[in-house]
Amino acid sequence: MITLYGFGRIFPGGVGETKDLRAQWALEETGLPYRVHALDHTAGDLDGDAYRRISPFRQVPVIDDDGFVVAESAAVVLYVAEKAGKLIPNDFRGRTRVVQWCFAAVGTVEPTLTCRDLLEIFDGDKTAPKLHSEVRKLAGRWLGDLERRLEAREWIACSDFTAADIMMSGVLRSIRKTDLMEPFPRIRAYHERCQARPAWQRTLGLYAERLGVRVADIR
Ligand SMILES: N[C@@H](CCC(=O)N[C@@H](CS)C(=O)NCC(=O)O)C(=O)O
Repeated sequence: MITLYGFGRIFPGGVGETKDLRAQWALEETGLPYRVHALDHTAGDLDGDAYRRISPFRQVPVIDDDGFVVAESAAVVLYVAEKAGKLIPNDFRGRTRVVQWCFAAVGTVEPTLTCRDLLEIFDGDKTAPKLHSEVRKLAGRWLGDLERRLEAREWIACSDFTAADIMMSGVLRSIRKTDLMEPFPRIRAYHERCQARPAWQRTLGLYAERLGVRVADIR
């Protein structure tokens, strides 16, 4: 059985924003049996010897499938998809397309959005205005290209919902409360389509229960 290492407790600003959501969403989509090992970040659970052995960067998420350990949210989501034979096409080219868009999510879009988050947190009073505007411009570039990709498409990689949609909408989640998506109606509709999935709704509910918060507070 798969064990998902996710958060049970984390500093308040992080609640609802963590990447174990992506892993649990994939598990909920596929219906594979799993259990959650809840870690207390505030108590230093991620820095203990046991967790160091399974998580290369002492981060969440990690899964342990009967001794086979996978870290990195994109790799976890792809592993779950491959294991279940769901969320990914059977053919080699279709699978490569899904991998391509998982990489696009974590390798192209996410670094810029993370940079934006860091600037908001650590330079809220904009002592580096040029950096803020360049990062915003770059985010707008990736989002503009995603908007183009979503022209006449329901899902990002294939005609069906795949692992790549979990990753892309997981990455877009970090800007859901900002104005960055505003100029992009297809991205907004896409993100809403992803979030309307029953498996995502279950994931949010389970996560909220685990962290002792209301779903309404982490939507
Ligand atoms: N590239 C990793 C990043 C994972 C990550 O950023 N995890 C955060 C939670 S969202 C974490 O564990 N933070 C705790 C820490 O770094 O101490 C992935 O996609 O899985």
